[in-house]
Amino acid sequence: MDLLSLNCDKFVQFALQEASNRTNLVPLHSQERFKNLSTNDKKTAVSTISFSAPKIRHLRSMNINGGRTMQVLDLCIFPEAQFNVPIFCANFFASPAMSIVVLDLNPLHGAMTQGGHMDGHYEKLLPICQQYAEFFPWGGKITFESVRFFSPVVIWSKFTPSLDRHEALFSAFMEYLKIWFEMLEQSSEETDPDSVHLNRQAQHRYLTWRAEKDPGYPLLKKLFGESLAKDLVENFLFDGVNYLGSKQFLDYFPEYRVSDGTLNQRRSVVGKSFETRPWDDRGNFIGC
Ligand code: BLA
Repeated sequence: MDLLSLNCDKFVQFALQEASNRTNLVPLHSQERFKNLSTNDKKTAVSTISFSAPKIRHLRSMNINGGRTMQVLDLCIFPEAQFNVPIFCANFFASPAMSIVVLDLNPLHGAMTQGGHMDGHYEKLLPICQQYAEFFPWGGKITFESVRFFSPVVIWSKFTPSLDRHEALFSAFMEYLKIWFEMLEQSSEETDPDSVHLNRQAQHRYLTWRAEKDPGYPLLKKLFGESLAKDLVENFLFDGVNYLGSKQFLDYFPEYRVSDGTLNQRRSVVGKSFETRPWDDRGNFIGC
């Protein structure tokens, strides 16, 4: 099955089942609020889920089903700031022109250099990631801006939509998700207020980046109109961007300031991009 036949429900149901087996999910207000979204073209169906749980600040997913025209699954799980646990990120986009896959445990504090992030869980994921390289080879040029949020086990791939990748994607998704839950379960609560603050700020920085520059944003505006797209981005997809911290985009990413003080609209300004996987097979960063 190709990714235009993406059965998003299967992914979402697995995530909900796995979460329910391990913890207590509580629906969030935003699930009700963004339940019945209608699109401008009246043809594309959208479904959303939004929960919290002990240790989990926000588990949310949005699925856009445009039949053979477009399929999107954007599922993220954000831990509570007391836990230095990565953000689970499954982001799939398929159109007749291309399929894009990002599956990762985005480390809170970055993994451009190996630092302390190659803990046992990432080590466990390394061979799994390598095993999937056959199905999901490195997707080619990717910006520095994205890579700095990725981990050494990121699956980033871009391929022709006709390839039969559905089952491989589902099994990678299950493996990554299970290991993410193991990480969460084994993490202990941080009590030092400075560390909690740093974790919260790292999430806020991530949310600030994605809320402003996510490659899906232009399409969301087309589907929902400017104001609903903004509402969705700020209060659903990247909920927390308006209250987890007070810094603004340019405080975190000053390189985006243009001479009149406004924000550069481009998605990448650093200029560096990575054509091949910038981590070696032991997870060391080699992209310098
Ligand atoms: C493209 N989405 C992409 C690409 C990446 C991601 C890496 C391709 C490279 C690029 O254009 O930058 C995803 N990038 C990520 C993620 C992170 C990151 C997850 O840095 C995390 C840190 N995508 C969605 C939604 C839509 C969507 C909701 O999540 C549409 C409604 C669409 N993604 C989408 C489209 C493209 C894309 C249309 C192609 C954009 C283009 O080629 O200009």
